[in-house]
Amino acid sequence: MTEKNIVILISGSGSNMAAIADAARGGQWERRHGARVAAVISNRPAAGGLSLARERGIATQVVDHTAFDGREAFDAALMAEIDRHRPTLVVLAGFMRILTPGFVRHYEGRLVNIHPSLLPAFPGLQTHQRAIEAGCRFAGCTVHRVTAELDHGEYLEQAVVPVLPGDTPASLAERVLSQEHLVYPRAIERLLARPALNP
Ligand code: NHR
Ligand code: GAR
Repeated sequence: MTEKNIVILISGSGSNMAAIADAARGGQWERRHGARVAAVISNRPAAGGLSLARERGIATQVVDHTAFDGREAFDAALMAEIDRHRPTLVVLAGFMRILTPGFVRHYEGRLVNIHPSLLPAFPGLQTHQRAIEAGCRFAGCTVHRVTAELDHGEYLEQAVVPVLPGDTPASLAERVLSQEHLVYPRAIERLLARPALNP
């Protein structure tokens, strides 16, 4: 079966990356879909997710965005690193840099992200704080294809959680994150199971 390489981009703790890697192993994606997590790449050298990846025997790389002069130069270096793995799928998992249209075009149809809100509500940052301040009764997360327009690609999966009285951004983030760890691996496996990833 052809090898489907997944490259995961992180910036932080990497819990979504770990959930995907664990689902790939536990769900036997290699045997069932010919797919594996080929590499984890972070734009931040201190990202905790790098050690989670190494503990799982996954190749890691850092492409530090602060070492580049502008987004285009960073994205070009990141693309070169990603393409070493000939990816079938590039997965943003807590990746915190907006990507240039050139990058997105290069990976069109094989680039996904998880956003910590029920899109189209609350694109961008500080989503949990904004949901609480808006008085929302529900919050959640969205797995979506990535397009040049921020947080606007086709939605692949969503999960809903209640916003509880007294919730802080941290308590709501924790509740949403537990759902992210379920829906992201499920969304990715559904993509891998399709005959052609880019329908
Ligand atoms: N790039 C494109 N073109 N389209 C999307 O939909 C993207 C993207 C890159 C990242 C994740 C997104 C999220 O789920 C994502 C979606 C970072 C920012 C941001 O403002 C906004 C949205 C997302 C990720 N980043 C700042 C920047 O200047 C830096 C913030 C930081 O470093 O902490 O790039 O939330
Ligand atoms: C997750 O909640 C994810 O939805 C969010 O950051 C967290 C990353 O956690 N992503 C973004 O905000 C992307 N802009 P993780 O590093 O433990 O997966």
